[in-house]
Amino acid sequence: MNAPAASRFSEKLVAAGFLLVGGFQPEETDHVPETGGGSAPKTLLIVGSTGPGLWPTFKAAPEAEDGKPDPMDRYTRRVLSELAADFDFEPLFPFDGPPYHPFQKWALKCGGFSQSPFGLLTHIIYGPWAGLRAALLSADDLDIPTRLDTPGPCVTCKEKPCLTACPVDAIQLDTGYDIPRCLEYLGSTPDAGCWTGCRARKACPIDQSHAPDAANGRFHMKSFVGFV
Ligand code: B12
Ligand code: SF4
Ligand code: SF4
Repeated sequence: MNAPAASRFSEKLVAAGFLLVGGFQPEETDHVPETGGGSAPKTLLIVGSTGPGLWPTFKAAPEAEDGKPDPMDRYTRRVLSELAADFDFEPLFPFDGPPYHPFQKWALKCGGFSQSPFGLLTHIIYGPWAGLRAALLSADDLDIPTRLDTPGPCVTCKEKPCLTACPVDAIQLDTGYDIPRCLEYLGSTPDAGCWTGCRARKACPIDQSHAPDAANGRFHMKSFVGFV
């Protein structure tokens, strides 16, 4: 992709509510599938989103109101598949599975992220609010965004307020995230603050300006509970 094409690609991505998280040149150990043409991809770009970035464009899309399941995944697939085709990429999606593609491993390779004590990746800029929406594969050796040179925020976070924010202690440093305990609390507490977003995520001191608003947070928590 030449510079003008890269800039058009970026503009279209942002206009649709997404952002370019980063990329890398895949190696065999990354378990990136071959492209449809049967060759090993030379570039993988990760497309992500934040709460305030994606919500308005998604809400204006037909999928948001059509009453069918998984509206945000369907919006993502439609828009990013079209964009990928226009720019000669092949898209992979995090919700296609099981088996699922190892999106978090791929995102870690892009830099800027660390694994939080509760499983999510927390980003040095987007905090714990970056969603991973697609991987775009190219058979060409493309320029990739400069890798953020940081071990990620959780490595240097001394206080770790995410560990003490859960009202039912469903998050522990040694045992990680206790999903059944979390679900039991959510199911029995319809007015819990968690219904607008996990309190561990809300407690993170890294930039909270990327957090979803209440309606957006509720949408994601309902899809999480419905998924399990
Ligand atoms: C299955 C799944 C779940 C399951 C089980 C998670 C688990 N224990 O593995 C359930 C339904 C519980 C779940 C919950 C959530 N999930 Co989830 N989940 C997935 C999914 C679709 C597949 C995970 C997988 O098996 N990958 C395959 C393995 C091979 O991939 P991997 O990268 O090598 O594996 C990593 C993960 O397993 C991770 N991990 C280990 N333990 C846990 C625990 C949790 C909670 C998570 C999120 C990850 C995680 O560690 C591995 C190494 O990095 C991914 C998408 C994807 N394709 O990865 C989203 C994904 C991991 N989930 C995500 C999110 C945001 C959530 C929720 C916060 C949803 C929400 N409300 O918004 C919740 C957490 C609940 C809360 N308290 O808020 C995001 C994470 C983004 C990020 N910044 O890291 C992903 C990437 C989806 C996305 N489109 O962005 N999830
Ligand atoms: S509070 Fe600290 S350890 Fe927890 S997710 Fe945020 S940066 Fe990571
Ligand atoms: S959603 Fe609430 S109950 Fe579940 S882990 Fe987060 S803070 Fe705990």
